[in-house]
Amino acid sequence: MKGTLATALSSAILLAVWTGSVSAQSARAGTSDDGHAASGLVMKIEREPARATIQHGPVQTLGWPGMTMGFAVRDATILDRLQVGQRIDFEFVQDGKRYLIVRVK
Ligand SMILES: [Cu+2]
Repeated sequence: MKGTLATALSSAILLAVWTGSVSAQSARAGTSDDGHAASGLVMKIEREPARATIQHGPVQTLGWPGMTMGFAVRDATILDRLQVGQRIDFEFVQDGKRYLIVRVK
């Protein structure tokens, strides 16, 4: 009985610590909970399937170096606001094996 309570209590504390560090991380990066912020140069825009190739800088939250890669978009209308050669600040999330742009500033 006593052991169970102690276990439940320490789980609750662990959960609180974990939740706190996750939101602190998000606040630092200035993104929503599962998002990653990056800056980059639009290299190519494709419609079928909807995706943008971006030469992006380092992504701290993923430990990525800068690279050129394709991103899918959460909403195809995001592509309407992009042009090849444009510099953008954007936010993306992981979706299985893909990375989805969810916001462009
Ligand atoms: Cu990349």
